Amino acid sequence: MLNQAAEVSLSKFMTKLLRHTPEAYGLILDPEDGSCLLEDLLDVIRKTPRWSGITEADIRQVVANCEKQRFAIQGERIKARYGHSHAKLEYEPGTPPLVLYHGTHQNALPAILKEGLQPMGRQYVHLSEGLHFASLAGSRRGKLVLLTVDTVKAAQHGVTFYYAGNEVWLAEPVPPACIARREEP
Ligand code: HQG
Repeated sequence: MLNQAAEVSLSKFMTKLLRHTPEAYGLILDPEDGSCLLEDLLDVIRKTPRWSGITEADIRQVVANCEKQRFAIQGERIKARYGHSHAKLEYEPGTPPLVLYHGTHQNALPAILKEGLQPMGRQYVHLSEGLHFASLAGSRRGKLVLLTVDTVKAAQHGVTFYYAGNEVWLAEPVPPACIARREEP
């Protein structure tokens, strides 16, 4: 059983492998859903001295304990559900709730209101049905600002939305006309 610090550290390594630079570690992900065999991930992780003693149970612990449900295990395969930078995965387009949230920080606000939400270093803009996920995302870089996205208006502007599960929606760039600062209740 991993302690909490080791769990966080392994989770970061897993996100690197499953979202960002799999090829740097010789890991090949399915081009459609970004998944790989749990066994292959384990082999790659075990090649690093720090994690040579890692077990499948440790990986399952990281997956199960992640508040944001970053990873999904389906049968023998594992994938990161969202957050990819390395390849544009195919998600099923869907119709989201009328309003979705995006958490950002004060410094990014002027640019977002001017040019809209951009995926920046990732393949998609990340939005959520609830405020919790958006708050966690936005508070990583400074003073939290919560934005609302009018998804009907966005669809009219040609934005496609994709459901990544667990309240997370991915989108193509969202124009400023569909974005508002969330008024405090
Ligand atoms: C901002 C993490 C300037 C955007 C998080 C964000 C999330 C702009 C930053 C998930 C902009 C990109 C995704 C524009 C957007 N000008 N800044 N036009 N458009 N931005 O990390 O959405 O812990 O790539 O607001 O918690 O913050 O890794 O995206 O501040 O759930 O599982 O540019 O990743 O989850 O930052 O985060 P990111 P994000 P994990």
